[in-house]
Amino acid sequence: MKLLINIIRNLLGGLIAAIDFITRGSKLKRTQEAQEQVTVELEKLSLYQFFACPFCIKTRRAMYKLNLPMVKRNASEGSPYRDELLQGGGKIQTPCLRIEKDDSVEWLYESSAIISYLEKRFV
Ligand SMILES: N[C@@H](CCC(=O)N[C@@H](CS)C(=O)NCC(=O)O)C(=O)O
Repeated sequence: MKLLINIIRNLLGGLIAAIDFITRGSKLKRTQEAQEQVTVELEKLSLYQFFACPFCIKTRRAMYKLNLPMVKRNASEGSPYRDELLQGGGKIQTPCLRIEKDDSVEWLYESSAIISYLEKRFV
């Protein structure tokens, strides 16, 4: 039963990901200098996610539109990043944005909160 639910979830997620890919449109354009600055800032950010999770797709779509080519970590079962997420953030829930600060690390859960954070910081 669990296997069947997983198959349906992955099929639906794959379908949503494909529709997202086809319909996501254009990304934010910055000057080369501004985009290089963004690239430097992105070295401190990473997104823990599942490929077929609708909340992750929504977050990746916002990241694409904001032109934020950030590192993505697959937190599926069997991946070492799953354990990192659990140890660092405290729970297995995706998406989760890992934000490296000067002397600490913040783990930001909730797709809407992640998107608001990225929009405030990068628009
Ligand atoms: N309200 C959350 C919902 C996130 C959520 O439910 N994520 C699911 C995947 S789609 C999850 O992490 N479930 C835990 C698990 O699969 O172990 C958001 O908007 O980010």
